[in-house]
Amino acid sequence: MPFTLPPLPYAYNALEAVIDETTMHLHHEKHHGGYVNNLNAALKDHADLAALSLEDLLRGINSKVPEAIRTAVRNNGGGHSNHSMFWTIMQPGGGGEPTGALAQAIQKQFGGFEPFQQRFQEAGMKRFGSGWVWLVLKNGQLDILSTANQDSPIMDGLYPVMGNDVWEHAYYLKYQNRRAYYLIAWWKILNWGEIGRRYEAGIKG
Ligand code: MN3
Repeated sequence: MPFTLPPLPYAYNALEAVIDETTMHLHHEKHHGGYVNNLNAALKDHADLAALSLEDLLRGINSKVPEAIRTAVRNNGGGHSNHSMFWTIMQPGGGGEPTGALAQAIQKQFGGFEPFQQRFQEAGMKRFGSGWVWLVLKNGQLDILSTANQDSPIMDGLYPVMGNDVWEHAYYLKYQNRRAYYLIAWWKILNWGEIGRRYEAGIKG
């Protein structure tokens, strides 16, 4: 099996103040685990594609992946990539604000951390149904956007610096219909060290 479920980098109850332990178990083991299993199943008879990195597979979603398995790879490959990023950009005792090059880029592009947070929050609220809200690099500049379902910015040639999962499975047990409360609380567990590292890796290309 070419793709595997990465272990959580902290305990299932480590983010309890913002994301409850039951949600973390279901989200990581069942949802993310399901995407990995379904991706491997879709690639079962496609050794050439299974040998690609996940990023190359997503970049080539329209050019390399045959139509018969394109939807399965799009949904499950996107889901695997998005969640693999998601777990690493959170940490217990996180929060605060970015520093260094990322902080400077946010200042330049959005006029400060608070206006950036507001725009990210709005984009997360406006995503109708299931999807993700993203901070991406587009031609070397920061931008905020959202995607439907499990679509990844990588499919459009963009680099995901950070993203939040706005599927109901990410928050419904604790927040029910109140997506805004989840989006606000989420800032308290962000791992700005890792997000800053991703930004610098993305800028280098
Ligand atoms: Mn999810």
